[in-house]
Amino acid sequence: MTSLTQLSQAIHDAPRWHQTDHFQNPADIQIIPLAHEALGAVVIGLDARKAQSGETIFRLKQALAEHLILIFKQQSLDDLQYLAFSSYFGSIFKPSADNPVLATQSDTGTPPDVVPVSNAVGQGDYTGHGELFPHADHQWTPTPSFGSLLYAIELPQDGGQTTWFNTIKAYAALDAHTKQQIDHLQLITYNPFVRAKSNKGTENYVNSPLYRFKDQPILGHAYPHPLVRTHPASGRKALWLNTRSEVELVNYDDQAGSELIAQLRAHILKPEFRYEHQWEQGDIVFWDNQVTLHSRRPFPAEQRRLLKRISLAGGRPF
Ligand SMILES: O=C(O)CCC(=O)C(=O)O
Ligand SMILES: [Fe+2]
Repeated sequence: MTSLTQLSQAIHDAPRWHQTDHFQNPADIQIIPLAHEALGAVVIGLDARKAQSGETIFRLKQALAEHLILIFKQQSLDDLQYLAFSSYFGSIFKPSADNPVLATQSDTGTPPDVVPVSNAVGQGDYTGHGELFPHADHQWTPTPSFGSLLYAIELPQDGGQTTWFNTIKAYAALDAHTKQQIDHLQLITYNPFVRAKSNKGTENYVNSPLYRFKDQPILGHAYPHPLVRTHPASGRKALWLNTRSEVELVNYDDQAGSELIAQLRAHILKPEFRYEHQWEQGDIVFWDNQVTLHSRRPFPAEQRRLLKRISLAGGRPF
């Protein structure tokens, strides 16, 4: 028999957590929306090592669809416990090898179930210590992840805050004419990992065009998705557009398309659509990747930062 994957092992081990003293009483748990912020709720009193009731998981799913990010405080988990908790909400995101994403391994062609996001050389230093522009994970794949969890293990003294953007609010704040103009458009987001690979060794390693004009080459595969997507649980509409990588509107004039995208990107960046998270060790932030973007502030290279990410599979955006 082959050995179990980490995820199977986690579920295999789970029944021992169902002893009475490991079962969490739903009455212990409070979900408190962040006052005066554009999105987010804090979950207090939940220990993610414990077996959770159906009632609790259902409440959390509803709260995620409403508040878009859930912040769990004071967690202390090993990778299997983290996987077992996360998989209550969906299966692990596994892109195919021809759509590289953060942490895709050269031997398996996929990322590990638990991705270290760190600046320690050779230990998950996929994003280094620099700034990350507002993006949705895996947007350039056919079926991007519906959500991800980031768990803070080690934090720098300075910087490294992560900001989430509420793209439902960003869409809702557009004027009626712009909504009508964009409601049925399709957008291709080109794969930044294919771009980075093709630029390696050249000066513009980190630079990518913001918009592809039709006379420019296509790098990697192109998967059109709606520019305005509908949340599968709430039906609310959101802008599905990152603020920095190469994109293209399908069947649209180059110049007009690049101007429209630049205008929408400037709009998303308005401060009223965001919440900046100041990490504390033991935090887990679970975000809905379908209707949010996230970015990260830079931090000093010599200060260590380690978070662990689990991404959950999603459907084709509609
Ligand atoms: O390092 C961070 O705060 C965010 C990294 C990120 O974009 C991700 O894990 O998807
Ligand atoms: Fe990300």
